Amino acid sequence: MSSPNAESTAFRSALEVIRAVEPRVADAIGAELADQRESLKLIASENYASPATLLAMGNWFSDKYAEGTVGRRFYAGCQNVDTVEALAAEHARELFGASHAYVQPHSGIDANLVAFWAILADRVESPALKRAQVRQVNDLTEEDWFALRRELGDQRMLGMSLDAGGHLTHGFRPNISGKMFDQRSYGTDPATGLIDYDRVAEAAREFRPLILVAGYSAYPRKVNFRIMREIADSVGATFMVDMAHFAGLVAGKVFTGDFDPVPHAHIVTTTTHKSLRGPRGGMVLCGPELADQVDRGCPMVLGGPLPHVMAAKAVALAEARRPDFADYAQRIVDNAQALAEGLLGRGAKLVTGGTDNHLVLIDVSGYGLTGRQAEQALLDSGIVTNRNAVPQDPNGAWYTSGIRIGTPALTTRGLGAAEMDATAELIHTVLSQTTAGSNADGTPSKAKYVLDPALADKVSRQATDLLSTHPLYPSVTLT
Ligand code: DSN
Repeated sequence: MSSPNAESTAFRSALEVIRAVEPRVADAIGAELADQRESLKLIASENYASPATLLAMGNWFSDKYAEGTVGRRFYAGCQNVDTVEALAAEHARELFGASHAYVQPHSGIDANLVAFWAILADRVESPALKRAQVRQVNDLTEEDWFALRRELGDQRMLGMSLDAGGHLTHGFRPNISGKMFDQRSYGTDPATGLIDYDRVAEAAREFRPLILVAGYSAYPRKVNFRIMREIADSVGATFMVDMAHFAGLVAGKVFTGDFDPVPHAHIVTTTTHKSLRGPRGGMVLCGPELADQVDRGCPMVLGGPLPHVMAAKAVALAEARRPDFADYAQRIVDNAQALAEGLLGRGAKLVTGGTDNHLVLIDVSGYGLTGRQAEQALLDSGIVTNRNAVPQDPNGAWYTSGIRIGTPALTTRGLGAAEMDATAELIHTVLSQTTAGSNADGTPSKAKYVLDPALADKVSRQATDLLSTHPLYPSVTLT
């Protein structure tokens, strides 16, 4: 462990150097820390990276191009980048028990794109794809693209529907995956909100997908990856798991056996900054069969790797291999369950009636609100969440009927079950005291809401009090 004094000095010095060039940037960085310290961060996909992880990103690696892979670069002078990329990959392999790890993706979307192209290259005979793999995407001519499209055809992907908690990159139209693949979705049982594996098997038999995708960004339950793999095998599909949200729970061995995707999937993608608590970025894990294709991610679909972020990935993955990370991962789930119980006990309606992972999805129609109204009212009260569709959402993906909350960040701060109950009380107070507003012509609005500003202020102060016993980055003082 570094000394608290070293951490404070490092960040203070960094800000002093930045301030000398553009003080407004230094001010914004300081203000961001202050805001994060004061707000109850319940965004399920966010966390607080360690000082070591943050500091590993601000250095000379940022200046280096390193296209290619370890020991096989398109640029000279990559020996130090090789060191950190190899270290990050080694930590990832050991942590997750995977035979291959590719740590270059810049985000979860990028990691999924790398995986999709690797699967296509492995499964579909396409000379145009082979040509594309050795060239930059920007260098492809229109003819190349037509050939690619013709040769790849409308390959099929079966993934979880968006309103059931699936992710945009699993074949939905606003994302390139929706243009690459002919997509069909599996949803959840309307009565229980849970994945119905028999229905998934039925959809797979009818649709015969090339890729079966599991993984979610708003499903509050575990997924049985053994069953999903059996379904994929029964129709000859490649089984891909996007574990971006719950990678920390896999790393911390909270999800084991049938619930650990790594032994069951052909390929696993993740981000590194959510429950895994690393820097913003992505990663792909796979077996030897797909390793060569995965390693072609750059330049196939990725720009040059970000060596400073790979250095930070190596630091964060080393942290996740320590015994205390398992304790952290278990506390994330314990806290989510305490939060769910606190909300249920106060009358909130939760999708699936609870949680067994890091997130809780409140159906705010129970409070007579849309997700958008609820999100803003909570924000006014110092509680940062995000709106999210619920299954079969009548308000669609923009206004929504849900609020997604997650515990990875507050657990990093050290909050526990008692504070989760207090948090549930604050959320319930705001939502039960907010009413839907109307448009100027008197029609009901899905965005406007009415909340007494005095109540919002009071809750905001209570949220700050709650957090004051668990300061964020206690070792860091900027003044
Ligand atoms: N934006 C992430 C989330 O909030 O779940 C997923 O991409």
